[in-house]
Amino acid sequence: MAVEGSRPVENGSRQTSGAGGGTPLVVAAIPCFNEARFIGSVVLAVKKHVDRVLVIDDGSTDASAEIAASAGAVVASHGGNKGYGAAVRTALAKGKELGAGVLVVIDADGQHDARDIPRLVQPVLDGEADVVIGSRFLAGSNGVPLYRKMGQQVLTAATNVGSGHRLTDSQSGFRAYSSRAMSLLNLTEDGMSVSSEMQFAIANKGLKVAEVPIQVSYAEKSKRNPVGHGVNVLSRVLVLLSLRQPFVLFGIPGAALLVGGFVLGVRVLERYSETQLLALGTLMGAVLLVLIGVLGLFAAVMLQAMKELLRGQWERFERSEEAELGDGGEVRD
Ligand SMILES: Nc1nc2c(ncn2[C@@H]2O[C@H](COP(=O)(O)OP(=O)(O)OP(=O)(O)O)[C@@H](O)[C@H]2O)c(=O)[nH]1
Ligand SMILES: [Mg+2]
Repeated sequence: MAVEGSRPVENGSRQTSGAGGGTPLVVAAIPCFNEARFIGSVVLAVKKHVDRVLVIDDGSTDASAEIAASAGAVVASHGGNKGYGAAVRTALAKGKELGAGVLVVIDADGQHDARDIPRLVQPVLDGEADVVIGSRFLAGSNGVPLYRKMGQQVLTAATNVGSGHRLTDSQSGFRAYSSRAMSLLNLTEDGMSVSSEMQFAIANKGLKVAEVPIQVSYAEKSKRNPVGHGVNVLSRVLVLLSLRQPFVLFGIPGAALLVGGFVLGVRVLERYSETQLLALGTLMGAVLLVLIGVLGLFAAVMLQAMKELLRGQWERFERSEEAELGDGGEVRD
């Protein structure tokens, strides 16, 4: 079922003339999975800063959806657990459908401070940014536990290198989007890796990005295993990179190993001609480097060919995903 039209239903306390008026409609979307403890207070806090609050309930088995609705949110239900990335896609599609001028995505577990919303929204309203990222690391340490900070920095470094776009916090779930970003961002990652995928998409689509410092609270114990989460996102970043830039991931290292192998091989031959002794260990190393190098180059060429071949199909898939998301899930007030 679709969200009921784009009439300016206002469940927030921000004063605006709505979608049809001069002031852009500001909509907040909250991806939510089993957050009954926090979702009510998060909706109430967010409501003060936006015109409309959507909660994307992703098959929660607790009372999240009911609490969100009674706190005044419109609840879009996926009807099952499709993942955080799927919820972000729904949020972007619903924001577009509602005619939002700005869409804010904020976590449901109270880790973000709703009072930061106006600072995230402002660069979009000013036309300075299409995507504003609330960064936990822009203004020095702000209470993020060290082990998390280290993990997040690794993911950010990998995403920065992979996407070619530098951010200080690639994994932040607190973001604001312009209507242009809502239209242009076609994402496919279903899990938490969607934040990294977005950085690749931002670079590809030429969207303007701004980062603003945010406060976060880590009073609660982590719900997910940080190592598993990190490995999962990192492996998805590698997959994204291998599909988008096969020559960077496989071609360049492959060529370097091949050259290294040849250099070693030439050394072995030189020594043999001088001493008539075969350096067997070095020779095996050279052969191994050449083999791995050839495999890397082969993988790069194959992936590049696949990329070219699939480009048309990929674009069709993105368009159909967009249409499917436009249908959305069940929605209730
Ligand atoms: N829609 C949807 N939302 C999810 C899913 N998993 C997590 N979320 C929401 O996404 C936000 C971030 O998820 P968290 O599990 O808090 O991730 P995190 O903040 O990196 O990890 P913690 O430090 O453990 O809180 C929260 O609002 C969650 O409710 C999911 O499968 N689907
Ligand atoms: Mg959290």
